[in-house]
Amino acid sequence: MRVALSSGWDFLFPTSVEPAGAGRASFQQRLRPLKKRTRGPQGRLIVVSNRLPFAFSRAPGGRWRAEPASGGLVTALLPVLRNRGGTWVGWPGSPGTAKEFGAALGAVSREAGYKLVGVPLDEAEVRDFYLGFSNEAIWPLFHDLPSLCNFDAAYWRTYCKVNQKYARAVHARADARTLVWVHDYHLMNLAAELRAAGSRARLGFFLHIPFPAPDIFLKLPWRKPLLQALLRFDLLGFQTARDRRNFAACVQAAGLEARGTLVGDFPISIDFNAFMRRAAAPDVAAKAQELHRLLPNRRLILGIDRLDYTKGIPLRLAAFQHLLARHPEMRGRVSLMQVVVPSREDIGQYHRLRTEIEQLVGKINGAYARPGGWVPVWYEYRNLSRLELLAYYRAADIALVTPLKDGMNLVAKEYCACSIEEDCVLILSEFAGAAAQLAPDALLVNPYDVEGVAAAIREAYAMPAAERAARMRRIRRSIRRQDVFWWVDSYLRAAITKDLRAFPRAGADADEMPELQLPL
Ligand code: GDG
Repeated sequence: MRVALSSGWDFLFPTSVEPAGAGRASFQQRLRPLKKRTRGPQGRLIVVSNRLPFAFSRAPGGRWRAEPASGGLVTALLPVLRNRGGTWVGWPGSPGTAKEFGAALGAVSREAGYKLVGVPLDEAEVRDFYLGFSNEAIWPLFHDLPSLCNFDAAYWRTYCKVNQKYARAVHARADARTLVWVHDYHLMNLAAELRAAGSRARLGFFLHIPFPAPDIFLKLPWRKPLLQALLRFDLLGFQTARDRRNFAACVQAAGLEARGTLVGDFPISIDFNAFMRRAAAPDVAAKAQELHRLLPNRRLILGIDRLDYTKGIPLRLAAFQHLLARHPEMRGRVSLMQVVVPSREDIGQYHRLRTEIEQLVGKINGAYARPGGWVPVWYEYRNLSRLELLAYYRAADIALVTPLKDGMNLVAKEYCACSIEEDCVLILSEFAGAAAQLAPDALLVNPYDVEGVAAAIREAYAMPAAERAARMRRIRRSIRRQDVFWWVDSYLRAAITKDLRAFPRAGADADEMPELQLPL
């Protein structure tokens, strides 16, 4: 177990942390490995997210069924939650009352080794808070797509009300020694609500999606109360330095003062070793070989995305079409395996996007497929099982990860972790958070540049084996070093430490006190 909150900290701490609203040059601090172990308070940890890490639904006969969420975040937080007698607060995933969920939550908590607390939401709240404000206003705005935003005032009112509801559930369980770690854009008002209720807990927030530049953010009708609410957290974590700087610029542009809030960038990652191990298993290898048998004598290019307009799927298809049209010699030599995972189907834009994607796939296949022969796009609209997902990663010679904007993009990291032969190429959008880390060795593209993406596919196709191996080896080393356990360690250390020596200046000795007094 790599997370040892109760015994102090001795892991790398390489993010940068600075007071919110600070000028970049004056406050930027690269954090170095700690030489001394610093002791954190022995308080409890409460994790809060929109959903609990189990989805509850009614089984036939009326009993509750709980599906555990898989994923690196849950895996990495588990040891910490179990060590600390921790609690996870969130929506159980189905409409229902607290009383209805009570027994099911208790049973799952005993099994999980930490406490699950449900925040029940009724159908109108799910509609206006989750589908409405979170996913029709904040999601497009924060991904630089303001024209897709629906700034309905009723949505905002419900967002405030529901954040208050989460705050009540947290406040009842948090004392001054508790660290409350809030996740994502659904709960940006939580610290303000907790402080209004008199909470003295330590409050941290991590934003999984990008934070936009002022030109975009200031379009939000509720920009000021939202920033003010964010500034009530003790620590604000972003995926990249760009997001952190955008936030600081918005605070300044809104004429607000940031007192007492630290901001830092903490690039999220994956459980690298688990992916690598699992990808090497015989059942995954067999499934990957089966894909090559079904699509023989060609290089496989993979796109896997949730159905979302931020993922850039239509432009990716346009780039593939351009490649086939302009470079006839590529026909028959490559196939694009495009998997689209169903998501947010209740929102009209997502519905229309699916139709657009399927029309484009039909157009490309209609133009180039031949009976009994090569099909350019192998398209699937479904959820892959874990085994299938790993097999697709392993089978693909090239990954095409081209979001228009993405907080991080874990698919890119998972693909590289599964490339155990180290002979694959990652083509990555420069607008994915992952680009900041993987830039030198992934082929970076502008997803709006259709010809540029087509050229990158040709470059990946023609790349000599030695270069492919050297690039992939470096990418994998970097992801292995900064995995999801490193991410949890980094964030929690920043949230907990009271010791200014934990924040040395760039180039300074780790024991030296920094020049600036951070408002801890
Ligand atoms: C948000 C931010 C940020 C995908 N298809 C299947 C499947 N997946 C899993 C992948 C991966 C996850 O879903 C997708 O993660 P991403 O990071 O790519 O994207 P978002 O869901 O948009 O996540 C993002 C992330 O939060 C973390 O901070 O990186 O920027 O938008 O783990 O493996 N899993 C299975 N079947 C599939 O078909 N089982």
